[in-house]
Amino acid sequence: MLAQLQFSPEEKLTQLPQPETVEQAFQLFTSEGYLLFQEVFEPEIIDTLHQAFLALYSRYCTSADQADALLVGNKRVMVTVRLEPPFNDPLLYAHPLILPILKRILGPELILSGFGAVVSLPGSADQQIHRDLSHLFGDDLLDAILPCYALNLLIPLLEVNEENGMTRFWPGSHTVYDAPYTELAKRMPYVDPPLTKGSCLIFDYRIIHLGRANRSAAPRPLLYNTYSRAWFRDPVNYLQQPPLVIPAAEWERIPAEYQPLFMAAKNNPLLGRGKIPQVADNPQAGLQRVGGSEDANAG
Ligand SMILES: O=C(O)CCC(=O)C(=O)O
Repeated sequence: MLAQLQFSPEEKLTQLPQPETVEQAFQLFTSEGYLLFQEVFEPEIIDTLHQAFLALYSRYCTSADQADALLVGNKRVMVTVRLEPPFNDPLLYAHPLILPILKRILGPELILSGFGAVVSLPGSADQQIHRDLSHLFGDDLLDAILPCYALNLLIPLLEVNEENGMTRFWPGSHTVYDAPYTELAKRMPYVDPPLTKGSCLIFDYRIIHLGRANRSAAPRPLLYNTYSRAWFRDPVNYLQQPPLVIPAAEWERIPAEYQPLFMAAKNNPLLGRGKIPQVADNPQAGLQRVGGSEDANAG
């Protein structure tokens, strides 16, 4: 059974989740490590974003070989999406139905620490099993009881199905560290949640997962927002590109109430403007997210 939540008609009308819904979402997410939200965005909004993405990021939709994007598998890239129209929209980074749930999971001082897209190209293979980042302290017992420190919100820009490849998750694996990924994956059941246009999904940075092969003729872009506790900085996924790019003129479009979400980008002159140290200057450059050893920090 999928871990999923459907907001009530009243919640959708008021765009405000009831406290018990927030609590239910928190409990489900905490035990399963992922949670699907049905019918959050109007399909027309998703269509507009999809068209804009195909136009503005066309080169990433035709080749995965890009100097400024992270290769996260065969014919699959992770691209930073500039926070500018039509993507500079609070509905995308601070959705009123989702934000209270994110705050319950990550605390009220959470930040948006990354904003981008994962594109799987036609013909891409299954990704390697991986965690986006694993043990914070390298201690099985300690790490297994820690609460979520970062998560991704996936917003598919089209329906995601068997043909273009769902993301596969191993529920509960975010707190299990006693075996290599492939061994864990063999002994735990997995889910392949199909995503309708307008739905979205959150998953814990630590859950083991993989993006499945794209057997369709079209690229399959998923927008992703990374939310984290305010102190967290991702040491492995942004060696190639900055996690967030906010053009100078776009800051004032961010409503005052959401500015704290961007605190890390605002306070760090190297973030938010598309400048980060080159891979060779980065002390973490040896860590591999994809293609490293099975038990490396990330897959
Ligand atoms: O492409 C996908 O379905 C998911 C990609 C992903 O989760 C990742 O690269 O970490």
